[in-house]
Amino acid sequence: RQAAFRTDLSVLLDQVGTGKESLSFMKRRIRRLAQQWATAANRLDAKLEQQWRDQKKILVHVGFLTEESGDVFSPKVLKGGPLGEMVQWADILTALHVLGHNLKISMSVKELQGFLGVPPGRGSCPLTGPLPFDLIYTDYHGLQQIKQHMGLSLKKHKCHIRVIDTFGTEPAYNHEEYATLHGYRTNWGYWNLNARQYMTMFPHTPDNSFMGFVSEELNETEKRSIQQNKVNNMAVVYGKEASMWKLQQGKESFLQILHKYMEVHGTVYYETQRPPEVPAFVKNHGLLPQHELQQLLRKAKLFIGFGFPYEGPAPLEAIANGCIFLQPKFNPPHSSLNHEFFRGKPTSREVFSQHPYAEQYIGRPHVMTVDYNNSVEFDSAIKEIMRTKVEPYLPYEYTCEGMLERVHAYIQHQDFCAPEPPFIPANLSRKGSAGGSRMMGPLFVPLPNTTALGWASNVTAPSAWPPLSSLRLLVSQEGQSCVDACQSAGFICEPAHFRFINNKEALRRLDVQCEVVDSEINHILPAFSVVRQECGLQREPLLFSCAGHSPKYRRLCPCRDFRHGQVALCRDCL
Ligand code: U2F
Repeated sequence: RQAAFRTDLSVLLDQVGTGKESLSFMKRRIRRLAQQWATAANRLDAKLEQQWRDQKKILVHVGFLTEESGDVFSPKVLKGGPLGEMVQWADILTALHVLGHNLKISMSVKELQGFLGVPPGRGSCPLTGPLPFDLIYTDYHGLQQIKQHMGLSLKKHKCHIRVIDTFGTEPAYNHEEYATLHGYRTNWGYWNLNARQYMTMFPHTPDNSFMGFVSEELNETEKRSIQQNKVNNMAVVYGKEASMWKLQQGKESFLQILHKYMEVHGTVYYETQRPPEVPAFVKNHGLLPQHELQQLLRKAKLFIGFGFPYEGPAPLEAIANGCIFLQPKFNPPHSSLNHEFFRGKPTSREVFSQHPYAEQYIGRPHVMTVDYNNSVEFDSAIKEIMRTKVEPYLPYEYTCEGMLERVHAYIQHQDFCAPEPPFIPANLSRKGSAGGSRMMGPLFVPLPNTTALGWASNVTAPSAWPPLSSLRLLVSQEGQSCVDACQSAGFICEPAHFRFINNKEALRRLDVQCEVVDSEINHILPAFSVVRQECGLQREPLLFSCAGHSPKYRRLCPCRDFRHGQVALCRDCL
């Protein structure tokens, strides 16, 4: 069946259910953004020009909100606890509903069993018939529950699963045997999914798919009125929980410096008294409902982060409401190797500031990233902010239309169930040169069209998505990941393209000198060592990794182009 866009959200609101603060929060959000979603649906409908869209049967099982997983988030909704995840789930549900799919929502193990057709009281019972859904969106908690209730049949059906995973899972942590053997141990990884089945809150590593969420969009009149009513010396602090304010207590507190120039506001949750972490000069409004926070941000000139929470939605909302976001640089960067918060998360991504997306994808004048230990630098940043005029800004990928477009493309094109066109095992050769006479050929080989890919001709590519036309082959520096290598050339790493460049032809194309071409299981491959003239191809497709890097190796990187404001999609991806 063809899916038809929906602009009425009442059925969805009924499906979400009642009885918990988290559900009320999500429903308030869905209602508040209903008009924006409707407008976006109409725009995307027109843009897609009658393109056929399959209506899918979709189950959404929100594991972290189930009682069985302990549901630690719901009781904190009104107390300053994490809301980012709830924001995202509300938006995912809305996007799937608006796109016109056939949606079932489960927030308990009982509902999950009902939807999967597991007879009551049967506990773990392999699903015998076909899976009654085309797609299942869940999270790591939910995945565990699905495993418990599907038993062995999970293996057969797991290609239908998508895991909403805020900070992302890198391939090395996802591959059970490899992670165990090579020390990529975590509480979460080991599921042997295709890494693109993990869907993140921000486009962290392109190894995963970027799901995202939305932020409020302003029309021209609203933008003008915001700019007229900005209070130049008004700052709002990012941090709704008192503990987040501890980070500002230091030698010469940067909050004191800020206070020299600006009136400082906060939205910190409290019960009866001002939390001791929040200085007396701060005007604390207490935790605000989302729409009231938006109003506050509309007046404020500056939204300032203290270093935690990492990578949340609030900075995007602030920038969308015309604030400048000031945040600390992290030197050394924070990661699962050196910071408690990231410890045990299945990624070794290094986080160079509180909100790397804001820094890299938005940047000045909307975002300023400075060293908070340097009071001179901090002081001059505040002065610059007070002088600078900015317009409200929201990247397209965080608008309702952008999210609908992206989710639409994933649903119609990402297929992890279809048998991969035969994975080309490397043409192994020992003691032979892969070609070329120079030590290192051009760093960057543009591949204008598929016919030019003679070296990939034994791959069936017409159905490839992203299409092969988007591929650009590139070689990284020693120690550099493909994430960084592609980015520095103005592209993005595309893990789906690894299978086209994991061969001797690609090495030959790049004039790489290989004494040995080996095929191994290692997440930095395909790659080569210049000194040792050793080349390595990848033997395990699950380990194709944009994130991997190693000091002595230069990597072969499959980069692709991307749409302005929609990094998840290549130019010809729609
Ligand atoms: C992130 O979670 P947080 O919930 O801490 O992220 P924030 O950026 O603080 O904000 C989430 C929402 O809270 C709302 C605001 C945002 O949409 O509009 N809010 C509000 O309603 N009232 C207020 O007074 C202040 C904010 C991240 F999203 C999670 O994935 C991480 O687990 C967490 C820790 O890094 O950070």
